[in-house]
Amino acid sequence: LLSERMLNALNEQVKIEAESSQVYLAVASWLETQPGLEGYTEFFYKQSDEERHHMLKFMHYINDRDGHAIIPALAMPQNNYQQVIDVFRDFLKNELEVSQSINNLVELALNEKDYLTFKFLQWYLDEQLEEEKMAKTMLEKLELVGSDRGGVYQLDKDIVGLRKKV
Ligand code: OFO
Repeated sequence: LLSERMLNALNEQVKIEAESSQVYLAVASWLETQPGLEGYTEFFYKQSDEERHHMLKFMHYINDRDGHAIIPALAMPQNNYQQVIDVFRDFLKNELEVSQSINNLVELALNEKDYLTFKFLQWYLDEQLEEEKMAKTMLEKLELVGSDRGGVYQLDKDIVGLRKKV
């Protein structure tokens, strides 16, 4: 059985993953309205799906451990951006925060001697490493091209292959 503290912390993470999914969905929708940014658009629709998958994985785990996964209310995400690089700054910032919350869960699981949850969380540690790497790589590339629109469009093509590489 999950302890009360562990259950609440895991349910808090359900909300964090749901919020990430929602935020990336809003990003994808904004990108889709901008001309010529199909690659970035596809990347964020996919990212939103992945976050929903992360959320579902937490929910099934909670329910399998005789807890009850609670579906939270979500705040309206940011729906407009000035430029593509701002999206990636927020993407990296959000993923770093998610990594911190996963780290906190790992710490709690160890403190509670809940080794099943500790084991379950290992998958998320690997996933966060990969997502932070993708976000950093794209941000660095966008910083290199700066305000050169040709560079931004070139990277739009590169981003589709990035998910497989990192
Ligand atoms: Fe990228 O956040 Fe989920 O785990």
